[in-house]
Amino acid sequence: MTLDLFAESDGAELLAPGAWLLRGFALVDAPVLVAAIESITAAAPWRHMEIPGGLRMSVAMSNCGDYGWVADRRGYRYDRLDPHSGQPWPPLPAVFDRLARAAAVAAGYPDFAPDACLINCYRAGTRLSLHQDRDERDFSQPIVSVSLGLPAVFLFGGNRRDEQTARLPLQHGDVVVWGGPARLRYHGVLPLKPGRHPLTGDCRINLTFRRAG
Ligand code: MD3
Ligand code: FE
Repeated sequence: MTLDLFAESDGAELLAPGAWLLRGFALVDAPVLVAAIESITAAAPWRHMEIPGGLRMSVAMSNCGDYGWVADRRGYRYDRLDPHSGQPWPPLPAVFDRLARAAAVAAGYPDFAPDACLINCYRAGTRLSLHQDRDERDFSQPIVSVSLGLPAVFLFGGNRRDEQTARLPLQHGDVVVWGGPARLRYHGVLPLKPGRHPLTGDCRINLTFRRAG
């Protein structure tokens, strides 16, 4: 099943109450975003985090901003320091902050103030299993996600794991804002298909902007 888009305003498509799809919203900024991601990951390299239970995630991750999302055998949390280097995460580039706030405004969340950006890298076969994002303090703040590079199919579920999921294809430059009643919905990403993109090569990069602290 593909998501039925049931409302539209100003180029924003309402996916579900609280969740807005802004097709191509990041297209113009994409080259600058990808260049910034290269310098962030030079300082805070991509890593496959270990999760409780001992498995390693197939998504490679890094972070920028005041807080970064980290996983290890003990659990999941936001931390001001990169556990690899013991140093603070690279700062949120101004272009990231501007884009995230503008997308939140366009989706009706004018007070969004991101302090964390999780950077995910998918290669052929990489997937993200169904989960909720609930390590943040304040669920009244939305999450803004930016898709770059290879396309992916996003899974959008309900407020319980066993509810049916819809499939949403996401392309380079697409931005989705998840807030209000959509904030705690289950979601995931299907295994990435192999391909090449002029800006990102053989990968898909996803930025998720959050208010963590
Ligand atoms: C729906 N990332 O990093 S972004 C994640 O494409 C994550 O890398 C996916 O899920 C990715 O946690 C999906 C879209 C997203 C992010 C947060 C959400 C969808 C969401 C929070 C609530 C509901
Ligand atoms: Fe998530």
